[in-house]
This record gives sequence, structure tokens and C-alpha cells, in this order.
Amino acid sequence: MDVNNIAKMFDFDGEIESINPYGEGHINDTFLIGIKNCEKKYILQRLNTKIFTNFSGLMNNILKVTEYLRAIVKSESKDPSRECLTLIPTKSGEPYYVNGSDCWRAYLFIKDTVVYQVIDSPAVFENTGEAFGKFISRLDEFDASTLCEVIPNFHNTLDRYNKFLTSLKADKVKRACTAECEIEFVNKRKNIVSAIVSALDKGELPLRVTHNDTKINNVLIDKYTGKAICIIDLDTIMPGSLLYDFGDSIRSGCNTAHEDEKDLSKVDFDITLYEAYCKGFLRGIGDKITQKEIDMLHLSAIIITLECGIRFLTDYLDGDEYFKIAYPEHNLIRCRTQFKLVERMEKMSDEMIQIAKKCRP
Ligand code: ADP
Ligand code: GN1
Ligand code: MG
Repeated sequence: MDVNNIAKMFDFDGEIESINPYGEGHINDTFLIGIKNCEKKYILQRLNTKIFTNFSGLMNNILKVTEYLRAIVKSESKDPSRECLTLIPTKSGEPYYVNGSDCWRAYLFIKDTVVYQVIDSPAVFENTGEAFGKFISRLDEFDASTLCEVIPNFHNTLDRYNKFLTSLKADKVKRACTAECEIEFVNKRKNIVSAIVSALDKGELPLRVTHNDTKINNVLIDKYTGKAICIIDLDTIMPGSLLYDFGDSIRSGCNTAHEDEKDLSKVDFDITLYEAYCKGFLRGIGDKITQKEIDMLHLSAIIITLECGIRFLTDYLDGDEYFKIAYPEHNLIRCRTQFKLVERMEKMSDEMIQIAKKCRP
């Protein structure tokens, strides 16, 4: 069934006028649905069911979490249709539509918002940090045992490293010889890949309900006020560490260039943005954060950036099976930007430690 017929399955308010590909996500296929004579728009998404094999578990997580957050937003007398994702059911009342091996879902489009691929304003990034901190704090009482683990070991950096070694050994598309520096870069850092996982295992870090994909284009910013109003892309909500969420926002937001910038001289770690995010995040999470988590904030940024680079490199070695690509070296280019950021953060880690201490409200 094509996207036009799929769209007709959903209970949209009015007649569909247009359907266009939308956004810059690496995983799902997203479409913007326009409605005749109406300002309302919708987002229609085909989930990547090769990656999200348990899509019913995933959708159940999203239903539970959005319902929970909606009640909190309402209790604060705020508008849940702007500050929460609203799933649009199918005409037969189901939360998603299954067509063969495909799973489709729809959301209300939250208008007058922008997403950033590169952040240029510390104020906007501070707001983003506050929103992500608040997100974790709001979910503090949520019963994590009711959520399924959508992708096991998603942020287990040690497991990501071991998978990289397996792909390197297999070298199935014979690309290892084109990535020798990057391979060496990873191997030199194998001593840090278990830091978060082992602290979690030892009980030194709390297991929380976390977002797990907090890159900057997964938060909608109000185009008039610059406030981060709604956190989206809830596919990977599951039990995890706050450090995964903090680290991934820093990885994506403190990069002075795009994730796939080819000219590495444009890629740098913006420490002013780091400070802004720290301030916002620590304000948003309030007293829910532990001292051990604060002590590891800088390291989480390094580890999650390294992890993301390892994932891009592994996918490059595997022949691009996971992330969407636009050209054959795309994953290698993405890996290089991540490793440049890791190097820059390593050089600035003392400053990063001081900033986290200073920003604690
Ligand atoms: P992916 O998993 O592929 O990254 P996302 O759920 O992040 O998919 O959606 C892709 C893009 O679509 C987002 O970066 C954002 O620009 C836009 N988007 C998604 N949901 C909404 C929404 N409810 N309102 C407005 N824009 C949205
Ligand atoms: C993917 O879905 P998207 O584009 O927001 C990926 C993240 C990576 C990110 C790198 C489910 O995020 O884990 O950090 O690309 N999402 C999944 O840009 O793997
Ligand atoms: Mg996304």
C-alpha cells in the first residue's frame, strides 16, 4: 500500500491535501500531512521495523509515557497538545496501523516550532538542557518495569565496542583498509568504553527512565520564544542512565558543524554551549541528580560521542545496514566528525569538570 492509502487509514480531522517527506531523522520515514482549508497538520511515520522489531512494545512504551507526561503537563496548567506528543489513532481506533511488515503511526504536528541541526545560540541550548533535565525529572516516579527494552544494550558502549570488533574481523564489504586511522582511534580508547556500564552494574549510578536519543533535532523549539517546548522521537524510551541523555545532547549540540561535515576544520567542541546546556540541564533536573552523576557528566559526553562514532564506523564496515545514507562514505564521514569532537573534549575535560561543578544550582 502506498503512503496516500496509508494516510487514509488515520483519523485526521479533515480531508488530506498534501503528503510530503519531512525532517532529517536517520531511522524512520517521516511525512508531513497537510489538511484542506485547515491550519492543522499531522506527522505520519513509517517505523523502521528492521531496527524496531518489537514495534508493539515500542508503541506501548510511547502510549504509556505520553499519557503520563500529558497528565503532568495538564496539572501544571500548560497545553498538552503543544508540550506532549499526541498520537492520532486509526479510523478503527488503533494506536498504529500495521501493513504487512510495516508499522505506521501519526502524531499531531506541533506548529510554530523549529528543530536545529546545529545550535547557534547558548540561550536556546540552555532551554534545551532544561527541557531534557525536566523530562527525566518528570519521569522519576514512572514505573520503569512497565516499559520494554526496545533495543537491548542500546547504550552499552562496551557491547558497541565488541560489535565493532566483530564487524572489523568480518570486514564483509572490504572497507577496513579505508578506515585504518579511525579503527586505531577506537582501539586506543577501549579503556573508557565500560565506565558507564560498569558503574550502573555496580549500583553506583541509578537506573532511570531515559529518552536515549536526545540529539538536538529531537526537541521542538518554539520559533517565537526560543523555549524548548516538546521532546519528540520517543522510540527509544526505556530504562537507562541519565548520562546517556546528557552525553548525546552534548555530542550533537556542542558540535560547531553538522554531524556529516566533510571539512573537519569546521568541526569543534563549543565549550560555551557546554556551559549553557549544563546550566539548563541541572536546573531542569533539580535535586533528582546524584553526585556521582554530576561527577561523570563530562565523561558521559566523551563516551557517548565515542560510542556514536563507533556505531557509524561499524555500520560503514557492515556496508551501511543501519543508518540512512546519502552516499557510500557517509557513515565514515559521520564517524570522523564524532572522533574529532572526542579529541577536542578530551583536551577540554578539566574545564568541563569545573563547569559542571559551577553550574550546580
Ligand atoms: P527519526 O526517528 O527518523 O529521527 P523523528 O520522530 O525524530 O524521526 O521525526 C523526524 C523529524 O520530524 C523531527 O526531527 C522533527 O523535525 C519532525 N517532527 C516529528 N514529530 C513532530 C511533531 N509532532 N511536530 C512537529 N514536527 C515533528
Ligand atoms: C539516530 O533517529 P535519529 O535520527 O534521531 C539513532 C541515534 C543516533 C543518531 C545519530 C534509534 O537518531 O541513536 O545517536 O541517529 N537512533 C536510533 O545521529 O538508533
Ligand atoms: Mg529523530
